[in-house]
Amino acid sequence: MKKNRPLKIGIVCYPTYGGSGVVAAELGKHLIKMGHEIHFFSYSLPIRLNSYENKIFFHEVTWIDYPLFEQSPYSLALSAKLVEVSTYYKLDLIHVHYALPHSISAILARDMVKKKKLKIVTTLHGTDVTLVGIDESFYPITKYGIEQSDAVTCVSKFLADLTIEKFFLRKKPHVIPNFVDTNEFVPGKRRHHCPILADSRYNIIHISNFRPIKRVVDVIKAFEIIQKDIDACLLMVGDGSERSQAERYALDHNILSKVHFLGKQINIIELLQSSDILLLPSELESFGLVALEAMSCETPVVSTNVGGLPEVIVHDETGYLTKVGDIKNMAEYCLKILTNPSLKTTLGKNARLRAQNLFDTNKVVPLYEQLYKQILS
Ligand code: GMT
Repeated sequence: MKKNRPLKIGIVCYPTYGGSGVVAAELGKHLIKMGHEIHFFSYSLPIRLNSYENKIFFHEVTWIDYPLFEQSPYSLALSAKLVEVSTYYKLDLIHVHYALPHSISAILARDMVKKKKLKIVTTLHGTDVTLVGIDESFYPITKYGIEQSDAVTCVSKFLADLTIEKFFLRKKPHVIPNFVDTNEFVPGKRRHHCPILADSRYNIIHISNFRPIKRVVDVIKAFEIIQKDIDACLLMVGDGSERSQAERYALDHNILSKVHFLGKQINIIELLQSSDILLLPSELESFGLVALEAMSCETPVVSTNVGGLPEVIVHDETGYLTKVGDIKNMAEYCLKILTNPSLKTTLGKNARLRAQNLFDTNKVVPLYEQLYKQILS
């Protein structure tokens, strides 16, 4: 392979509101700036792939609707689409985000094109190992997907270590952390999106997909304590199964007027810039991409001391980490930040510096490029 020839890369991801889809889209957008050609595959347009860019192609995975297919044959349709596109466009490699079912579909496609040259990179993001992948129903197929990929990457050291342990791997996955465009996620002026922001002195924000693992009710409970001491409002950004329960809690505890459920939002930069703290009380995060995005905007993060979060947030330097479920401690740290402007500034500046030094797009994406070249050579 010529050393610096542009590569034709297929990227498979979930298009929905979630970190792995964001990482995949941002990766593709940056790789075209580096001269490569990118083909995205999913069942709908991935989040953050919201404008036309030269050399980015999107291939929607669809399949014939047939009464026998009571369960979606998405994995097979994806394989078929990968075969078709990799043949027509002569793809060099397929980079799948989230093992299930993507790596299996890609392996099947590689076998079908009978071109061992088509390489597969699998990036493990989190629950594809910690929850879904280790469940008996998916364990063998996840292990197979990991072992048969030409390269496997994990978004944190925590996830890499856990993957080795759970799947008894002989080959160590590469650790390539998530990244943020620190020229895009910048500190900015507070903007008043909703009327309450104009009135309240401080804003706390939570952004997630509101799944049980995010512990969204903990956010409301911590806020309940905070707002007793200071004039603050809470922005709840995202949607998911736990939203109703969180709204119910806020209603029952007479704080719903100060808690704003904004639903899913595409542009979170202004919201982060308008917030004093990001509160992320997750049960587990393999990385916590939104924490990094907040840090890049100089917004300190109060989160939990689990999974890959301590690799992103440094306790007492860029934010604070508490035990899972320790609502009182979370509220105390938030109050400590909000009542001490110079502390808030220091944490915010440290946070941005950490994002710039370790997790900037320009530093991390070349690591993927290097890996692609390594497996293709
Ligand atoms: O694993 C998931 O729950 C899905 C995934 C996603 O698509 O949002 O989230 C994971 O990947 C993100 C991007 O790498 C990480 O920032 C999240 O921490 C991780 N979620 C969990 O580990 C729960």
